Amino acid sequence: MNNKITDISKFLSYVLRHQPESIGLLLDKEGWAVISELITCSIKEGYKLDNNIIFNIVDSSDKKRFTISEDGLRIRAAQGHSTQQVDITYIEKVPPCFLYHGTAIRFIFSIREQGLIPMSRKYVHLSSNKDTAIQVGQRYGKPVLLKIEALNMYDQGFKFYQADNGVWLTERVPYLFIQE
Ligand code: HQG
Repeated sequence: MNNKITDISKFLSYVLRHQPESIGLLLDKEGWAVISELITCSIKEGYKLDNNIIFNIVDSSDKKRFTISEDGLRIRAAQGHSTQQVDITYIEKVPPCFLYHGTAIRFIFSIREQGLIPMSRKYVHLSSNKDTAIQVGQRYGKPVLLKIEALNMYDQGFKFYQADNGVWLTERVPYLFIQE
């Protein structure tokens, strides 16, 4: 990814996950923005987007952060939302035996007390892949990998969902199900 694409991708993450109102954009409950409206609303932020640029970013996103609707007219962030405008109806799924969460070592004392909580987002984000989880944890400092007893949680009534891009979501993870 070149810098310009990374820059636009970060901008799209910001408006599609966190602050659509900052550019006067409306998302529906499922997180969709009309692409033509996104293009218009982005002009005042100095972004000259078009369909090609947007589709290119969607295709090249390493984590498949964005999804285009089947009719090709709308775009949404697959996961990671904090905006109250959005409450995606994710499909419930049976998780694998273990899932992983990467975090920073400095958060571990609080996690031991509270378990994993969504913080500013709507869900705790989990990965089926250890390397991905470590990379996620590295964003906040020296990382630590946590192994989550996902199937055990599921068997005890906790719900799991999988976003369009494969990221696993759950509302919280009590410390009881976390292996350090
Ligand atoms: C931590 C990225 C203290 C949690 C990634 C994490 C992901 C606690 C941080 C997606 C805690 C929240 C989400 C507790 C949780 N006490 N700290 N009780 N419970 N935490 O960014 O999972 O690149 O909201 O461990 O790939 O790091 O943006 O969540 O360190 O899929 O597309 O609080 O964001 O995607 O941080 O990352 P975040 P996350 P993108």
